[in-house]
Amino acid sequence: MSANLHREKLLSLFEENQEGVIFLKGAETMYRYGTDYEFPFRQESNFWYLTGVNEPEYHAVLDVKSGEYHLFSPKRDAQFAVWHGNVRDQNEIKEEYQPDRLHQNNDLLTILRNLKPSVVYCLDEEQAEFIEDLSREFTVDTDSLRDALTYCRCIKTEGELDLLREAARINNIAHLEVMKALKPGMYEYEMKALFDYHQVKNGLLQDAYNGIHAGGENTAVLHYVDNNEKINGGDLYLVDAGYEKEGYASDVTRTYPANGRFSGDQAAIYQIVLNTLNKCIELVKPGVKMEDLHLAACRIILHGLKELKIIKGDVDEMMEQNIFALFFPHGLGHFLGLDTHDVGGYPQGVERIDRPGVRFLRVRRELMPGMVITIEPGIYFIPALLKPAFENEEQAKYLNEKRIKSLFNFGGIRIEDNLIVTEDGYENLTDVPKEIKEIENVMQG
Ligand SMILES: [Mn+2]
Repeated sequence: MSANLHREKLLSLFEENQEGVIFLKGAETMYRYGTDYEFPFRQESNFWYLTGVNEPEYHAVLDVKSGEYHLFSPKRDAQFAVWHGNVRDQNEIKEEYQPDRLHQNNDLLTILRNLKPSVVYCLDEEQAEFIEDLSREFTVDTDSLRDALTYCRCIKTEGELDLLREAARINNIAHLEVMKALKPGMYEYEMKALFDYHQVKNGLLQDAYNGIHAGGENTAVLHYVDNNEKINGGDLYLVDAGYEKEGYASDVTRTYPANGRFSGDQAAIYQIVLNTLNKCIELVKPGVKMEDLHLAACRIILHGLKELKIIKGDVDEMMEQNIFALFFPHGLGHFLGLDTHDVGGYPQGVERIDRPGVRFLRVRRELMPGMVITIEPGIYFIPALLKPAFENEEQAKYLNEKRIKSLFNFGGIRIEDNLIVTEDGYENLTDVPKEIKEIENVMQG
């Protein structure tokens, strides 16, 4: 990771206040409630971004005036080595992380006193309290640092893009392997096991989020993570899962039939989602607004559902009545980076649009080169959403109730690719079969 470039980028935003320092507290080991069960360590994303350090109990200070980078490492004793292995000396740590100055954690107060900052920029109240607990002599500011970091993290450096490409490469393999392996009668957790196996086998050890491995009606549960039911012949299977490479996430979704051949309804509805995905991807370029892409997707979905006689009426009217949100109730996509739902979707002052479906959109801003986004349209038959609509006069007149009720056990279809926004369009990082013919060929060997 190019942490030195990230620090430079951040410092350039603080030139106005030459007397301040930026403080970041790294993450600590987390335990399961009151036990000694350790959760797998995963560095806090902002700290990782600025330091490249993915181990617990480090701190960092950036001196705005000199640009000097101070890293503080935890003091480890022989007992630590007994349980956790070799304790590196300060020279080894310095060699690895390349700070301008390396100290131990208990030197933090002394170093801050030497720097005499007019203000200490902190990420949040919790970190500000940590500084105030050290000493009340420092003035803390929690207004600027998070926004500045968010601004930096939105536009990826070449080094970050390479990590995202490498994450995508391995995730493409894992998605292809589960597609090849699925047979009716397998359990969702068997698919999860296979997916995880191919990630870990290829060196990715950390999932980027809780993977969704859903069969049948579970495919219509947006954040289904039980992953414990049987996938039957005739069912759809939906996998939305990804692992991270040095913190950088992949987030890919594919949906396909358990028995390797799409039924008539499955193929027809799948093709609408695929057309929506492909058309939205073609629209991706600098200057395009994510909310406009989302509304374009809604329109394509309405046209498709109308053609299948699932809904009826004028598409413009249905757009006004938000009929799309009954079938596509989530956002079209989000930023991707050190977090799966990466930062920066709503710059300061930009509010969510209070409209069904659209309000869950995680990004509302113009795309710029170097941003990384997901595009993930879907169509679902969710009785909890559709039943009340039958009772709603404004909505019911557009719905073919009989046809929709016959699809109550259909589940849902979502297809998701990851894209880098480039100067003249996009680079699609996801290369997992998505055309109906391609999928059927893969699944039938
Ligand atoms: Mn996603």
